[in-house]
Amino acid sequence: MITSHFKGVIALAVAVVTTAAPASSASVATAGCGKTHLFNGITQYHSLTSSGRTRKYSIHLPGDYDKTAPYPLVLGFHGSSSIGFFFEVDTKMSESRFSANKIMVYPDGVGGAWAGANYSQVSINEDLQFVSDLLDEIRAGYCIDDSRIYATGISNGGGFVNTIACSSVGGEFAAFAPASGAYYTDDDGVSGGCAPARTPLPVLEIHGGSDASVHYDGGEGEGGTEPAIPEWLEWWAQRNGCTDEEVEDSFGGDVHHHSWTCASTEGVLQHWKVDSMGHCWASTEINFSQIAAGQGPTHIQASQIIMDFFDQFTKP
Ligand SMILES: *[C@@H]1O[C@H](CO)[C@@H](O)[C@H](O)[C@H]1NC(C)=O
Ligand SMILES: CC(=O)N[C@H]1CO[C@H](CO)[C@@H](O)[C@@H]1O
Repeated sequence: MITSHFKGVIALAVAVVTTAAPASSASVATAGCGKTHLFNGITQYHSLTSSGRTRKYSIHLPGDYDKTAPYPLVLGFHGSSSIGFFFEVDTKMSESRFSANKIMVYPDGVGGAWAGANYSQVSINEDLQFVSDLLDEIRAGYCIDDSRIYATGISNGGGFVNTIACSSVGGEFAAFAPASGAYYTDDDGVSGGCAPARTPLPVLEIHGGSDASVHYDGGEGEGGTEPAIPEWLEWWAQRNGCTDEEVEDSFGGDVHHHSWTCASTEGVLQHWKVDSMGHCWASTEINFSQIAAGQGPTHIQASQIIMDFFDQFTKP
């Protein structure tokens, strides 16, 4: 039963890959190309000064990092009361099975949080400026393909990924993938809290139907009012000029994959809903966020789905 549903998901994933725009256009190398780094494959901790504040982040280069090859860059934003280290461990995204050909960066929020929630310690402008300063530092220090910069995150961090997508800084990115996101800054209609730098802007969201922290149907959350996920997706469909939505159910009807065709490209907007899943990082392996949400592994592997999604999109 599960096997046949699983095959359906694989077939769908292959279909999406072959019909979406290929990410094969020429890469855009940054100034950091040619600089040597030690301890590749081991996460390293750094800080920079942004808006007069010391901000921390970690970076993970592929074990076989080639200083002359421009790499895609993925920023990963942790949830509230957390730090980048826990997001890295929970998602396992630094493991080569997920990010063999990518540079991973995990920034830390101020006071364990990102801007946008009513408990955040810094303004939205300050955190957006930090993202911009962080990108400048990474481009200058490492060999990045400037047309392939991506952002993912969970919960408060997923909400901040959407805040980036809705701002001018979002124009620096090729695609966004928030998970279990608390979209406090985007709960007021198509243009109420969101002004994307360009359209279409590729977005993939993953959310548990049984999320007890950031409810699928929206409402009052821990840090403010949250939109219902279907409503928020509809706003993105309109922003992205999407014309067609396809839904594929799998795993006995527990998993629902929505994929929209936007500006003639399939899969520009995507959504995975897992009915039985709570507030955690979707993974077929047990992990901390699942234990915290009082559940075990689920049917889908968010880290793989997100990397496959990123691989389809290049910044025009
Ligand atoms: C934050 O917003 C939530 C939801 O509206 C509310 O229950 C809570 O009291 C607010 N907290 C603060 C510190 O304003
Ligand atoms: C609680 C738990 O099972 N955590 C696991 C999360 O994933 C890492 C990496 O695979 C494991 O080392 C942890 O044991």
